[in-house]
Amino acid sequence: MSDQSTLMTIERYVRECQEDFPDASGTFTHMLYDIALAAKLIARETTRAGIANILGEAQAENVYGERQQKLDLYADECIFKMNDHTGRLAAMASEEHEEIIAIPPHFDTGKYVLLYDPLDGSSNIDVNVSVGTIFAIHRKISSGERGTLEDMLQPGRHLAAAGYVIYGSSTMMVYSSGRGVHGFTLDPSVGEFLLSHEIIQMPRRATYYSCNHGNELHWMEGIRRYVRWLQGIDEAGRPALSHRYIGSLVADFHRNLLRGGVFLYPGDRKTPNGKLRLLYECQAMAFLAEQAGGYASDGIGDILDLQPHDLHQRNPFFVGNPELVQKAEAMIRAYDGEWIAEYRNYRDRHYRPEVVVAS
Ligand code: AHM
Ligand code: MG
Repeated sequence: MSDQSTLMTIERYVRECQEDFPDASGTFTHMLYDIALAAKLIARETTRAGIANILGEAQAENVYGERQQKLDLYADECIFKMNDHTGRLAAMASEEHEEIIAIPPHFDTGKYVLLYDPLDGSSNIDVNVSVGTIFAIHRKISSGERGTLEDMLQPGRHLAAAGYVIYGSSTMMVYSSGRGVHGFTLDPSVGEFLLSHEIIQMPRRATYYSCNHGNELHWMEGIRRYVRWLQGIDEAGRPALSHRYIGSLVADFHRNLLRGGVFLYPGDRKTPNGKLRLLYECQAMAFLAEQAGGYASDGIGDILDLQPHDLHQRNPFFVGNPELVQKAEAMIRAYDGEWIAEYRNYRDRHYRPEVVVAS
């Protein structure tokens, strides 16, 4: 039987960590608790989706398709509603919305902005594969009372906190506020996230590499060579890594965080800027990776140093053990000069607030 006195809820953990900071207002504890509460509701719905599917088939065609779409929207709404009235946020931005989402005018605003991908990898729900929620919290930097695009388009280096929730064989919330990465597992019997992984560090020895090999046709030379290197083909004596790919970023990242390895979704001939989104997916993961002793790059440099220029900006993504990610950068530098020039045009676009706000 577990010792009840050592049960550490997410709320208690964040509060106790905050006590080290005399100026801490408790806002953080509450924000993470609000996100955790939304995560519990989303977990309940995603695990019910399978049952809804079986029941739904008997009733109408394509019910599950609709259900799945609804789950995306449900998760989006859930996170928004859990955070819109607290007075802690000045605005929000979600992968599901084109523009930033304002806090309703009748509610107070606060010192932070929240960016989130409510249900990442949602196409995996209908095959009972893990999905996740990704979140990132920035301090508000604009001068008005309400948050603006300027608050959202900050480099990952400035993040106040970030994390994800994985809805898998169990539901886990993993977060960092810049003092290590901590994981909490939902105990459904008591409805609480309990500390299960304190100070997660990526193992120094990598086990896995993760990528969509179905895109190999479109890969540049540097990426092809890099993956052969990961497989131990192009360097005699180098141990081969095993390949694992789920197609849900949160699940792929989570596994590699705990087992060591590298995840890559590169830019290629078909999609030079890659698929994943800087603000809703990559910044948070890069922040967590760094806190856990890893590194994330867009193939040219550190994701955390990228100055975003667009809410839905995409970027190639390499994340994992530093030496593996740096090897990708080296291969790209050596072989993919043309791609670098093309991608740089997009990557280094300037963010001009007056133009973006007016559009
Ligand atoms: P989504 O935001 O539309 O769910 O797409 C993001 C997902 C990631 O979770 C995952 O890493 C990637 O897309 C998988 O893409 P692919 O199916 O092309 O391998
Ligand atoms: Mg996504």
